[in-house]
Amino acid sequence: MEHSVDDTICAIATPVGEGGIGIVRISGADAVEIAAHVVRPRNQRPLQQLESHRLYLSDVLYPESPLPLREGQGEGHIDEALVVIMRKPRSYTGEDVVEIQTHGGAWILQATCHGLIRHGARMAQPGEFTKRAFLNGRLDLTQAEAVLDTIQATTARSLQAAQSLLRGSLSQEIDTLREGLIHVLAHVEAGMDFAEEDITFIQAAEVQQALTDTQRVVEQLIASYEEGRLIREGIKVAIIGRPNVGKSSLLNALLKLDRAIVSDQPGTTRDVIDESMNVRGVPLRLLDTAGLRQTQDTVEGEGIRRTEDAIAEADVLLLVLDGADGVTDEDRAVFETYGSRRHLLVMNKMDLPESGTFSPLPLGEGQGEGPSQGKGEGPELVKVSARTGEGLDRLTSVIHSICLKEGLEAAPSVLVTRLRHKASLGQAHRSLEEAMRSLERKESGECVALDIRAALDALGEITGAVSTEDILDRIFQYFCIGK
Ligand SMILES: Nc1nc2c(ncn2[C@@H]2O[C@H](COP(=O)(O)OP(=O)(O)OP(=O)(O)O)[C@@H](O)[C@H]2O)c(=O)[nH]1
Ligand SMILES: [Mg+2]
Repeated sequence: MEHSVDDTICAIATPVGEGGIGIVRISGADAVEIAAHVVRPRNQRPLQQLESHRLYLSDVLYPESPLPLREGQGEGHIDEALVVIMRKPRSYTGEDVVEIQTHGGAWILQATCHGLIRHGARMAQPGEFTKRAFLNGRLDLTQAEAVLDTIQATTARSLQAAQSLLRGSLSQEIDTLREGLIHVLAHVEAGMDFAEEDITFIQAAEVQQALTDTQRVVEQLIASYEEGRLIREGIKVAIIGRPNVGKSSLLNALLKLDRAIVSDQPGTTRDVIDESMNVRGVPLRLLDTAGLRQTQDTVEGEGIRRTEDAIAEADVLLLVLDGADGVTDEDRAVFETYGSRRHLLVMNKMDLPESGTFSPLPLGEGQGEGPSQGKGEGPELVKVSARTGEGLDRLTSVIHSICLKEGLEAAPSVLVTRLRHKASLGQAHRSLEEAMRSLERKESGECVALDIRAALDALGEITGAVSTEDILDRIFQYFCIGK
């Protein structure tokens, strides 16, 4: 961002639309000075003289307003507000911050911002308040990201992960790793300075051990990513199968909502329908899709193309079968194409008498007795009825358990929830690998030191101990304006 950090910024911090209260935030060296042009405390004292961290009833002024100001001082009065000044460094950004709480109407909030801009503030960029909090040392990068996760959390479990991150759980882990590596680096560099040969044998063994230990922790963190991601983003479940097996009925039944069109005509669903539900605190994103079959119909063909995209993105596939019909060639085709993906077989319409046969699909023993993937027993079959609701609770709990390890809910350790963190951990891992290889090959201490430094940098990128404008831009672009 080419915008200066010396500017005083302002933004509407509450969602657009009508609300009881709307908040305009201002942050920067001139925040109080600028706000003083727009709000006038009812106690008649200049804004600059008010105490920090206290609310003051004030008038919001805007010259273009048709309403007369109480005192008749020329500028228009548009609303009354509660105003709070938070002087640096005890504010979210670490700078002087003013928050103006008006009634939550779009026009009032925009006019308030206009007034501030006319007196020298500029509109904030997405995430700029949080970026300043980072630059001023109020938060590290994982905590800044956790602010976004907290805003976006839709379930208890995702909020819990966000809050743990916000409290610095990952940062502490990373800082400990870095401290250890800095210690090792000092060791290696001392060897370089004082020894004739680069590194003595004893030192090499110690260094090797320290690097191995660090690497093990890095591996554990990387391994937590899969679950961490699902908890943050939600488990994406695509409901797929040939036409008319009851995919849309299943979606509706799971959501307990008449969301998708259901009919006895094969080929009803065309657009992918994406809805969220909450399963034991974890967000589940359900995708209802078009029935898979060969078709000449161009619209249905486009629906199937979209279905393929949805399948590509899904974490789990629910391969739905029709319990009354048994397995058809179309079912076999679906299974052959997608059977290698993480999936569950769902036999729908169990309220109807079973007429067909299921044997041609490699089904697991003890059907419906728990997830069997990876145990060499074939995929699990869960029997349900979208019509009566039977078996649905079991279906959701099986989805939950094949995606998330049990016990994790009870004792969340540090979870890596973002690809960015995982990528940096991967980079650190590779650099540590290199360092160890150099040690084994008895290469110069300089070589080893170089790789340890690279690992330190990669870890530092996670917390922001090492950061570039490019990394910051990528992180804060996903924030809303006003946060
Ligand atoms: N008896 C019974 N009928 C069901 C059940 N689930 C769905 N049906 C019926 O099966 C037919 C097809 O249901 P849909 O949900 O539209 O099937 P779909 O798989 O979404 O079909 P497409 O969108 O065409 O691919 C409808 O007539 C439903 O009422 C069930 O559990 N029991
Ligand atoms: Mg459908």
